[in-house]
Amino acid sequence: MPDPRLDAISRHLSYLLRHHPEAAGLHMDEHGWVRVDELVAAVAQKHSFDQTTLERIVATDKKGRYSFNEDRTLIRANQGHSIPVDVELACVTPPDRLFHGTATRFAESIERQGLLPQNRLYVHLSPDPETAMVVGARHGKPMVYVVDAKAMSAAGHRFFLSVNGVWLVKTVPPEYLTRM
Ligand code: HQG
Repeated sequence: MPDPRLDAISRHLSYLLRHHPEAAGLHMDEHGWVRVDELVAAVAQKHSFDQTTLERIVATDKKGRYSFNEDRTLIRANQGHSIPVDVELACVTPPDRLFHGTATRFAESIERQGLLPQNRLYVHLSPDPETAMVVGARHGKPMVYVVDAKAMSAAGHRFFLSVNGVWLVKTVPPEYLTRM
């Protein structure tokens, strides 16, 4: 059962761990890790929050957005950053086809320029069209592009797979995109 209170906290965690750690005075290392005790103290200033709640969010997050290190003293977002951190992504040969969900109003620009990472470090691709549709609907009337990942990979583009199953690539030139 989704818990709206935990969703609101999770959004705040994403903001801090992907985009603006400095907004809460957090120190983030080059691999995106933040100290759990510092994060808990920072978030507890805004929400009723403790380490048990944090562990529940990490364990139940539908998209697996966060990971702890082995001894659970550090936490990071698995992907989605706008700040330049190296979350040690695995470079993996992609499946033949991947999918990108977007809003119809971006189509003209995407078909001219290709997919660009915009505010994030990477373009995010989904393993199936259903997931891509949900991603696209966040921006408006959704549409899905098929990405010819096989041809891109053969041409030397590097694909990364985050630990929570999101495919990441620096750009997708327009010639590899087809509307579904
Ligand atoms: C679009 C969510 C015009 C792109 C999701 C997208 C995902 C262009 C938007 C993750 C363009 C950027 C990322 C171009 C790309 N011209 N528009 N040339 N190139 N765009 O939110 O992929 O819930 O940064 O199509 O599930 O929507 O946050 O990227 O519509 O995995 O964990 O520019 O965020 O996960 O939007 O979503 P975003 P996204 P979380």
